[in-house]
Amino acid sequence: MALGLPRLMGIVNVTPDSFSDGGRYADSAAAIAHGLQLAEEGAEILDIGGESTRPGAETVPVEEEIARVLPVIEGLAARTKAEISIDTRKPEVARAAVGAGASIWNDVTALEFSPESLKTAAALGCSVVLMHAQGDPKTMQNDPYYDDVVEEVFSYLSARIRAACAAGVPADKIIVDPGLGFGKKLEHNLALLGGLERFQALGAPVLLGASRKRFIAALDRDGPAEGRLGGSLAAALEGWRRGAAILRIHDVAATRQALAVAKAINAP
Ligand code: HH2
Repeated sequence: MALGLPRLMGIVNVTPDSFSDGGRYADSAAAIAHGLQLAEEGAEILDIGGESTRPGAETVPVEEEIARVLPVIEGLAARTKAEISIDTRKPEVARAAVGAGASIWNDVTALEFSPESLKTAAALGCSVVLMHAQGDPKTMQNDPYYDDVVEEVFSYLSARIRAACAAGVPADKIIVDPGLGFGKKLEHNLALLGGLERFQALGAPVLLGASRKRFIAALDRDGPAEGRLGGSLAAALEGWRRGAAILRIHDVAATRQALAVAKAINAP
């Protein structure tokens, strides 16, 4: 089977350490520099996030989230050809981001967070990532349960595609994501990764976000997220072999190299 290489989506988190103007500028400048570096390494998409969705994370007010991401989007849009994606649940943030140059709304709530989300996505005319999550970030890892995780996530994404299309989002602007780590135990993450081919039947490109996630540490020695490169590369390659069209990753250069080698070995 000849597989094309997936598009690489590099993760740019806007550090929320300082709320002072000086700190804000330093955070933005560092995030822009990081995004440019990832684009140089081969990221065709840069995913900008101003609110952590890690298990247990607190929510960030709209104004604060916009203030974090906007200077970074403006700075990157002016300096790189990479597509810009905004990782947010909030329609107000998505609107501001698209106004500043983003062309993809990456929503971990599949346009369910606000009653305004569906119509905002349709009005913006951008691409949208519809991701599956069980529960919200504060509580999602408490005790997630599924009878058949692949089929339940499949049905959910199928229903969200229908809802988005009914609201006026063009079908060819929709990307789907099974949402590894969002209300999933180890066994659920592995079933979704191993069964990723199933999602091809949704008729939309599949995005996979496995990079540095906790399930990697659960399969090997525990340790900080930065020490999960090996597992992230293994998951990226397995995801690619099962049809992932976009990989959301922290380590762009290493992933690009791993894919180049795997592709060469698999070439007919
Ligand atoms: N994972 C995170 C955030 N956004 N978006 C999509 N579409 N798919 C994902 O798997 C996904 C996502 C995880 O967020 P967080 O834990 O805050 O860390 P990081 O952004 O560094 O991955």
